[in-house]
Amino acid sequence: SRIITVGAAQMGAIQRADNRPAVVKRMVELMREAASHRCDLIVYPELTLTTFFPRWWMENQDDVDAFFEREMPSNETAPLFNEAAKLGIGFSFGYAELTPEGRHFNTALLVDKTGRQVGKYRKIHLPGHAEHEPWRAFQHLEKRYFEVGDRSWGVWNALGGNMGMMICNDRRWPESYRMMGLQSVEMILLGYNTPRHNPPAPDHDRLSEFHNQLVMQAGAYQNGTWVVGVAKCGVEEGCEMIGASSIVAPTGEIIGQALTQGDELIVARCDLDLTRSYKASIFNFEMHRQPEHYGRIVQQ
Ligand code: CDT
Repeated sequence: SRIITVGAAQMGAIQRADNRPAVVKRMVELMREAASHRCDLIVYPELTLTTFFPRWWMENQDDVDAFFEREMPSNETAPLFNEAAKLGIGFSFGYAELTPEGRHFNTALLVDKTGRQVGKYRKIHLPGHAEHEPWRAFQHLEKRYFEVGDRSWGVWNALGGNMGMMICNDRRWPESYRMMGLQSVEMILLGYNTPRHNPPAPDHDRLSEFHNQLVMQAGAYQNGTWVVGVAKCGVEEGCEMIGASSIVAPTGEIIGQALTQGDELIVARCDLDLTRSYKASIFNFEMHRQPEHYGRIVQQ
C-alpha cells in the first residue's frame, strides 16, 4: 500500500473586511491541526485568501485587482509557506493570480513537503457571466474577472503519487477528470466556492449538496482516483455557500465529510494503491476506451 494522509481544510466564511493576514492565520491553525494528525498534505479551497469577490460588479479595475496576488509567496502568504516547511507538510490552495504580463487567472498551486512549488493549474471552466445582471441577488462574474486557463490539466508526481488539480466548476465536467485520468492521476485536489442559490436555475438550489457529491463520486470512480473536494462555505456577505467538503475514494464512496459550515479539518488515510484495481479492470483505458467514437466531444 502507498498511504497519503490528507487533510481537507474546509474554510468558513471570509468577509470583505477580513484581511489576508487574518485568513493566513486561520490557514496556519488548520495546518497545525493537520500536522498533529500526521497529514502529508493539506488541501484548502478555491480563492482561499479573500471573500468570493466575483459576486460583485466592480467597474474600477483597481478594485478588482485588489483581490489578486502579484507574487506567490508574498509577504502576506509567506507565513503559510514557512509553517509548511517547518512542519514538513505539503499543501494546495487556490488564489486569484495576476501575472507580470497583466493576465488574470483563477489558480491553484501544489507545494511539496520541501516547499517546492511542484504544480500550478489555472481554472478552465469559468461559470457565471461577463456582464452586469442587476436582477441577480448576487453576481457570478468569473467570466469577467478571469481568463480561461492557458494550460490544460496537469498531473505531477509528488508526495509519493500522481497528483492533479481542478477548481470548483471543473468538477461538474467529466472531461476535467478524464484529462487527468488519461495521465494516470491517483489523487485530484479541488477547492470550491458554491453559492447555494443559482439565479438562472433556482429549482436546482435544493439539490446543491447532492450535485456536489454526485459529480465528485462519479469522477473518482470513472477514473479510478481519489478526489479531495474542499469548500469555502458559510454565509459570506449575505451569500450562503455550501460546505460538505468530501474525501472520495476510487470506489466512488465518500469516506470523510465535513459536518459544519465553518473552518473544519477532515482527515483520511488514502491508499493510492486502491486506484489500481479500477485502472486495471473496468476502467483499463487502453483496453476498453473507444476514442474513435468520441470525436464530437472535441468539436467546437
Ligand atoms: N466557483 C464556482 O465555480 N462556482 C460554481 C457555481 C456555479 S453556479 C454559477 C460551481 O460550479 O460550484
